Amino acid sequence: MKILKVALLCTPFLISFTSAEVVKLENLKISKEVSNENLETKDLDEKEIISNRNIDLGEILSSYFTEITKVRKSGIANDIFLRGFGRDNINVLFDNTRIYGACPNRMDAPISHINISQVKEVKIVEGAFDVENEGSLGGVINVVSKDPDEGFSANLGATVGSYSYTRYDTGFNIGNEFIQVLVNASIQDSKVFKSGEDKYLTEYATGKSAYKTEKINGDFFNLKTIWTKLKINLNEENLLKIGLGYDYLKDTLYPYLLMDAISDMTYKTNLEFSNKPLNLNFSIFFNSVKHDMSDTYRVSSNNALDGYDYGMRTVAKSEVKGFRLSKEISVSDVNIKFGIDGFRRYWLSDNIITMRGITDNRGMIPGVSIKNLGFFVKGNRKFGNIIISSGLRYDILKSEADKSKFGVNNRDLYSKYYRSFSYKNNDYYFSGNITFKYKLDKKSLVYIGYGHSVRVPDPEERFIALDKPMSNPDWVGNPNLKPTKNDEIDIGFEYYKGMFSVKGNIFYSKLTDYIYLTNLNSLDGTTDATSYTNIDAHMYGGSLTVLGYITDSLSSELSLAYQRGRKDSGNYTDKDLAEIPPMKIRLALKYENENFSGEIENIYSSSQKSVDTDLNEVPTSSYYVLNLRGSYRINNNIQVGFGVDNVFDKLYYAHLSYLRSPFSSGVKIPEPGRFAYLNLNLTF
Ligand SMILES: [Cu+2]
Repeated sequence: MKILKVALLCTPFLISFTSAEVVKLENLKISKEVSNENLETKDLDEKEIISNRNIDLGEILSSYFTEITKVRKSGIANDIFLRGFGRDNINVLFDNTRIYGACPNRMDAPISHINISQVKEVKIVEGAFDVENEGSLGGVINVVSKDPDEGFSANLGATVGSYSYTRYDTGFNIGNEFIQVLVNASIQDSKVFKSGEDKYLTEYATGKSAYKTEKINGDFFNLKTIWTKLKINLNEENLLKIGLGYDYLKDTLYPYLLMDAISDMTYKTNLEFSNKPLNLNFSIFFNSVKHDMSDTYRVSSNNALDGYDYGMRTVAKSEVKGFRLSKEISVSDVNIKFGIDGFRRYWLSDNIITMRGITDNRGMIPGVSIKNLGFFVKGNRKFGNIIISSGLRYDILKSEADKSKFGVNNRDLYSKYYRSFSYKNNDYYFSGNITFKYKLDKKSLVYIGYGHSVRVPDPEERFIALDKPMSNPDWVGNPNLKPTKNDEIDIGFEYYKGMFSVKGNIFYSKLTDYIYLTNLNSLDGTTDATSYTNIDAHMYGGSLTVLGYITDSLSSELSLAYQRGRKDSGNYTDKDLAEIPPMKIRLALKYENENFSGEIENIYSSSQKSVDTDLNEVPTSSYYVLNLRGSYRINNNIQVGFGVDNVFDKLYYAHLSYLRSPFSSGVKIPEPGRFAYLNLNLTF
């Protein structure tokens, strides 16, 4: 509450316009004219990324945007939720291509496969307003990568921080007017972080999943990345871009789970072709991940059979390839974009348990493929001060599990729990939206939008099959799941006056066939399982952002987001939906002149008492943390930066810091304690 008062004191300072100030406002991205495009687009650019401790993109996004909440599992690779929507309920895209993690426990969420040195900007569209991609149920986060330029330059970056955290990043750019290439490599590693109570994050895992003594304060994570992008101006009309990337994450500890990642390899390939006169774009992509995890660093592996260094292990791979063809046309006041796109997602995961004999759980995710073909059209038109925009999409999907991939142990698991089912599902659906914007002046507006979005059940939700003979319950997919539908209304405004802006938004989502965890008894009544079911639910919430300049170089930004989720059907005693982040408030004071910039960031999260006791969710306390960061440009070639996160070394937990089900280790992982860092960036 203290924070709000400070903000109210800061914001009424309005300063008149000069042209220099307009430029500065543009840096803060509050001076954009009303666009005909999507609702509520938020973005983050490169500048904000290099002045951070630079661990991973999920963490950076959750610190800048109150609508985004991270899922703390480890020191790196944080997963994210947007306005209470997580997992496949949001689309996370890389240069408009899909990328999926391979780990059945989401150690490697999609966002973790996008390395921060590649990022030029992040575009976020909240809500059911994207028709260009299948499955943007609660929003889409598209990470746009850097392009090469003409000329030659090279860069070297280093960040060192608490807990022996280091990150080195180097690359070069070379190009003439016809061909340009950018190459970059980075190495990142750390010892295990400590929490605000001076305990290693690994010490929170106890019992059978406790870490072996030598791992408690050992290496936490190790990531190496390399990527390149090539741009070829075939002629004045045609442009070709080719992007390639490889990431290797090794020996990364996940105290949140019962296993750790031994290795995780990501391969990214993207080819984009565009023809300017025809406004035509064509792209193809192939992204894949190989993931290997086991409990070899945990006490539980001591019970392994002779000859095995693990008690349980999962080896998994995920692949997605696809294409997109789109064209834009403008006829007088009407802009139209239409296209066709498709993808094939494939996911295979093999599990083996070597305690008290071998349990063959190959095909835990049984080589599931999802094929999609979609058609979309969207357009907008101005009528005086009113802009109407609308979009429509049709999707055809085929999901199929490969029966031949099952091990002996999990082969008959669906029939143990479901009377009728099929290894194949076909889904067909429309989605679309319509938005009305009313311009109050050049930049200010009010809007209302309605969107209908749909997403297909993911391979895990429909087809996972993990028989756990020693430790009930089993984990089994529900092949009969229906796609989830979201009918959403968003109302909002953006208001600009002088050096001041305020934006607000509220949303209400009616969710039909929302996919939710459930407990099942086997048909013969002998065992039970964690599975999935369709329920009806609703979510609502809102956000507010106030930006203002106090003086020429001093600005303040206050943002706030709140969301709530409730069940409307299903066999449950508690109406609260699980994993809904509590209210978060961010207040940043920023000082910026030609060479120096500094920021004081206050983050407050309220407690979360609206928890789902059906899933054994427990309340999370409120917290307040203070972060400081600054950077100084010594000359055109050298920039130094510093920061301290969690200045007061608080012990606190993010609400999404533990797994609800079904592999629950029951461990709540605190956020890191005080974390100081220095960075140095050299450019030639
Ligand atoms: Cu994993």
